[in-house]
Amino acid sequence: MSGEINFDGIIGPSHNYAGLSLGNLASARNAGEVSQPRAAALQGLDKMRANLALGLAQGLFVPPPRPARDWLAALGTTIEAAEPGIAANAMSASSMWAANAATVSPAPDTDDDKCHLTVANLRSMPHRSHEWSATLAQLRLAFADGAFTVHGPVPPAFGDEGAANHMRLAAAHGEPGIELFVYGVTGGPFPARQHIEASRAVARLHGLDPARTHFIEQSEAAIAAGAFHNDVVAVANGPLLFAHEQAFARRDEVAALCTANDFELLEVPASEVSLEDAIASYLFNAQLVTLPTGEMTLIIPTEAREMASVWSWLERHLASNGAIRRVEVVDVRQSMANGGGPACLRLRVACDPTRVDPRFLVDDAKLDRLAEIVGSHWPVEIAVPELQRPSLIADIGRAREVLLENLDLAQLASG
Ligand code: SUG
Repeated sequence: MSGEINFDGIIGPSHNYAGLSLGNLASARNAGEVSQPRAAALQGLDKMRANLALGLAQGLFVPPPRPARDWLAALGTTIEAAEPGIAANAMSASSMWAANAATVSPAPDTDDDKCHLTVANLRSMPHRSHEWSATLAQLRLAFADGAFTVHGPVPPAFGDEGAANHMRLAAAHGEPGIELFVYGVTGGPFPARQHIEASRAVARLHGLDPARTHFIEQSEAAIAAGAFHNDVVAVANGPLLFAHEQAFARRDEVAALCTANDFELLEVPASEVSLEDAIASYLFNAQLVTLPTGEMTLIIPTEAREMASVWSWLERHLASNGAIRRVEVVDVRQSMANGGGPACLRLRVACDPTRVDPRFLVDDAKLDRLAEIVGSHWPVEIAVPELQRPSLIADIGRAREVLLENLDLAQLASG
C-alpha cells in the first residue's frame, strides 16, 4: 500500500440550488438561486488539477443518471408528471460530494488486510437517499481488485453518511491507525444524520479492531449551528486531528484518545474563531494532506481566506511553526453555495494506486479532455423552475453520455 488517493465527484450537469438539505445553512440560504453547472464542474476540475500539481494522486467518480428515473418510478411517477418538489429531489447533483459516497477503512486497519468500503445509505435526505445504488455500481468497478472489499449500504433504519463522519489517525497512511466514527444524537432543530448503529455496523463489516475503533459523539451545538456532517468542524490526516473546540460532545475524551495514541489534537478555540465563522467559512472542510515533501498542507476554500477571524488564526498558526505548514486556497464557490467545500468533494482511499481501475484515475491530459466536454455539454445556468423542462433533461442526459463514452465507462450508463 502506498499513499492516499483523493477521488473527487465530477460536478454533474444538473447542479442546481433547490434548497433540499434541512440543517445545511448554505443550501437553505441559496434556495432558488440560479446555478452555474458549467462553472461549477470547471471549478471542480481545477481543484483536481491543483492537487495533481501538489504531487497528490487524484481520482474521480462520475455523476449518476439524472433524473433518478428508477426512484421516480418507485414513487409511481415520472419526471414529467412529478410534483416540483419530488422532481427536484430526482434532479440533484449531490453525488458530487464524494465524502458522502462511502466509509473507507484502509487495509492496515482491517482483519483481512483488505481495504474495505461501505457505500453510504444517505437515508436522511430524500434527494440523497437514492444516490447509493449508482455509487455502489461505480465502487464495484473502481475497486474490483482483490485488494478491496466493497459492501452494500447498511439497512436504512440507521442513517449513514459515509466518510464525512469518519476520521482516521495513523503515523502514516500505510501504518495501522485508529478510526474515529462520529455520530449525532440530537442536533437541536436539525436532524442528526449519522447514527451510531450505522457506524458500529460499518466498523464490524470492515473487520476493525475494537481496541482501535472509537465512537465519538458530535456536539449538539455544532449540528444546531449548521455542521450537518462532522467534516464541517473537524478533519484528520496522518497523526493530526484538526478540530473546532466545540466539534465534539466530550472534547476531553477526544483529547485523551489523541494523547494516549501519540497523535496531535490541534484545536481552534471558540474565542478565536466562533463556531458560526468556522461553519460559514468551511475552515475545517479543508483537505488536510501530506505532500510528497512531507509538509502537512491545508487546502481551504476561498471563503475561509476571506473570513478575517479564520485567516488571522491560520496566519498565527503558520507563523508559530505549528503542525500545518502550508495553506492552499481553491475556488469551489458553486459547490460551497450548496454547503460542499473542498473536503466534501473528495473521498480519500489509502491504497496502492496500481490496484485501482485506471479509468477512475486522473492526470492532466484527462482533465483537459474533461474540461472540453464540460465546456461544450454542461448547461451554463439552471433556474429551479426549469428542472422539469424536457430540453434541459435531454441536454443533461446527453452530457453524461458523452462523459461516460470519453472515460470508457459506458457500462455505467443506467447507473
Ligand atoms: O448533503 N448539500 C449536501 C452537502 C454535502 C456536503 N458534504 C460533506 N460535508 N461531506 C448535503 O447537505 C444541497 C442540495 C440542494 O439543496 O439542492 C446538498 O445536498
